[in-house]
Amino acid sequence: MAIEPTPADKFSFGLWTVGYNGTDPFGGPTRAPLDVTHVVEKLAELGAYGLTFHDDDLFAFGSDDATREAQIVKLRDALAATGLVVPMVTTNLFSAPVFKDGGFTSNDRAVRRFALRKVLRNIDLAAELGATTFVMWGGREGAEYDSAKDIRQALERYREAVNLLGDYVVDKGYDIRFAIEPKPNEPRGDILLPTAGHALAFIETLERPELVGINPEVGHEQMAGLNFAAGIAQALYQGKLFHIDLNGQRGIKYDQDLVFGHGDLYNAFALVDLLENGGPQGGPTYDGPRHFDYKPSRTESEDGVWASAAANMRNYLLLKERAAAFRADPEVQEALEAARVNELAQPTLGEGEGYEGILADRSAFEDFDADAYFDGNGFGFVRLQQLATEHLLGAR
Ligand code: GLT
Ligand code: MN
Ligand code: MN
Repeated sequence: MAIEPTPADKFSFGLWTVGYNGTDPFGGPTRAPLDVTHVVEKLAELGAYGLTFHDDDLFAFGSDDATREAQIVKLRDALAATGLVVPMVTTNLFSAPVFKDGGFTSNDRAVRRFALRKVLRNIDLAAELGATTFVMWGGREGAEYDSAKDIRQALERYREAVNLLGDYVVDKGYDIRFAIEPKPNEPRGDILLPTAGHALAFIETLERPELVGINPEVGHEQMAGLNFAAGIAQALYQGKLFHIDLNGQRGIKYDQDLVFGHGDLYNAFALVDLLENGGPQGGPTYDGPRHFDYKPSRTESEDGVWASAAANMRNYLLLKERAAAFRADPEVQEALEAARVNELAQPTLGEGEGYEGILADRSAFEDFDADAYFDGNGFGFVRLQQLATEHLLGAR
């Protein structure tokens, strides 16, 4: 099928994704490092629109100012030459040994202060490059042992950090919002703010909740056994989907970071349908970057890296096409109607009705025969799911 990604699709990739050299806990690299200019050129050629990065992806941890500047200039030149943009920047608070007990929430106060300075410096760079989202993935913010971490104090330190970063962007006049990325575990035994729900609740405790949203990752929620598309629907409902990490995961196991669509394909279909069509009854859709946070498998050559990058975008576009066909199918519309999916949009109470009104309504209770009402009366959800399956499999 002639499906070609273009910058209008807003596909973006982390420099650490295509740049992953194949290292895992059991073996060293299987691919050579990639130069940032080459990465930008290849992504532009494939039809992507954006590149994202951690400070340490672009210039190694501890680089002197000249090295750091030279890498930034290289990136700027490549962006100017290709038209690629940097919509999001993030800070690495997990690779350097100093962060072994976390950054914002390390038990060691000197490490926490160092982490804050590293992030503040990187926010300046994000603003310089025009990024409007700053992601915070706290992979090392957690513990292996319950007695080793006072979770309430750790949350307090996390709050202190995010409040400070909010003060900073507001005072500097930066057009930047923050997106917290949840993950249940790995590399820590248990990570703070393990799911989208935990993060959403935490955000409400902040001084500037409006500046902070979430960056959920497909695989991370699925590692916790959760329905990713359903979590995204809640994030949209609460106006908190500031960014998204698309990839694939097969069940509750280590973080696989597979190509988008190479994991739970049903949920990927539901997700694209939600992002593109706003779900069954419209509602807010997402217009930010479709950001891929995947790892090309360590079995692949560099050609395999670019083939897998292209596969992410192609799978998204194929699912978008499938979701549109599903929505346009008159039989699907009829099945949705029969399943009363749209009836859920109707308020349970009448206009201006309160508890007095519903208490006075005998048809709601006294005269409501619950047994007779549901006698043999099915919703037909399975028929709807079968229609989705047939569209997904290209049978309709
Ligand atoms: C790391 C992690 C990802 C995060 C990145 C942002 S880094 O690779 O596994 O899920 O999105 O810090
Ligand atoms: Mn991941
Ligand atoms: Mn991620």
